[in-house]
Amino acid sequence: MRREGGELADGTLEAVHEPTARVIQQLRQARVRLERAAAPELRLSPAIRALWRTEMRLDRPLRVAIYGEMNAGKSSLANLLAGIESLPTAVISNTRIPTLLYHADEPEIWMVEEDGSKERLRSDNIVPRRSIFRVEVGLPTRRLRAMQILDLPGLSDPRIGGAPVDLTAHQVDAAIWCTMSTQAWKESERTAWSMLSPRLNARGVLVATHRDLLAQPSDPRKLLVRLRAEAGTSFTSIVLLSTLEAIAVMGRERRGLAGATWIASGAEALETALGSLLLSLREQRAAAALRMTSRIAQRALQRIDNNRGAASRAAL
Ligand SMILES: Nc1nc2c(ncn2[C@@H]2O[C@H](COP(=O)(O)OP(=O)(O)OP(=O)(O)O)[C@@H](O)[C@H]2O)c(=O)[nH]1
Ligand SMILES: [Mg+2]
Repeated sequence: MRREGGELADGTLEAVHEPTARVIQQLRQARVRLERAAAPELRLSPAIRALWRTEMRLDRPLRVAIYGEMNAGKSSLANLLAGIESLPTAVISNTRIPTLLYHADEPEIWMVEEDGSKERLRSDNIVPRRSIFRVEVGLPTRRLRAMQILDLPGLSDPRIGGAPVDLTAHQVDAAIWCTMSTQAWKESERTAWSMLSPRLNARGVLVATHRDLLAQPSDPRKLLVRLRAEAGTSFTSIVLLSTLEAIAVMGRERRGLAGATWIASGAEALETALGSLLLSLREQRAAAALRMTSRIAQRALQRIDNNRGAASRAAL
């Protein structure tokens, strides 16, 4: 079945996470009740704001960064995950600026500067020459509602001086490291991955792209065995992928030849691996929101109790 934006409908990547939706609903109800009930003397607005912030954090799509060395196939993978054949902008070929793909009702492009200011880019605009922190591309693609994709410049790209991008500044929840199947998981990549934040090290998928360029039929298996031995403990999953083969059948029904190509390309395995990582992140996030909510509620109740105590002392 073809859906909006051309991507296929099933799969956990775009499914609504019901427990998260329930927690958001409960938070919203609690916040609205507090807002209605809060007399100014109770000074509950910090609790209301904290509930609202927790709600917002929970409602935000997860953000997956795609990282790796130059030409490893990062932008092609970003397109595959977003369910688009190619981006409506040339900014993307030879990525020089981190590019965030997110959901928008109409296609739009924004330039975000280092100071956080944003400027909408229209077809008659010239790309500004100031230092740009990020390009943000909004697309009406259903899948991007649940997952945003950050396509990064290639590491050790001489044009950016090889300086690694600060992923913390981009508020990334998970990362995919792209490595070329034909020369996979080099020493330089091991070093770069180990230097990422420890938090992301436990939230990463290793994707060996260009799988179709492996010469012998036995090569994919051998590569997978080697990668599991060398990188198995650094990633939650390892997948071999031919991105171009997957993109070629991306919008088609997963039956017959197209279905077989989808599976053989490694795209199905990638979606399963990424889907289960994102699911566990959503569960962690919902559990953290509940813990936070109970702390907020305790503080608010304490405040109400203190206020009652003060009021009854004043009445004596
Ligand atoms: N055969 C084959 N070619 C691929 C695959 N993935 C990407 N390519 C090609 O490899 C080249 C580089 O792909 P990109 O997706 O632009 O790579 P990138 O990592 O974003 O490159 P930079 O942004 O310059 O670092 C392009 O010509 C792609 O068409 C793949 O799985 N198989
Ligand atoms: Mg690129």
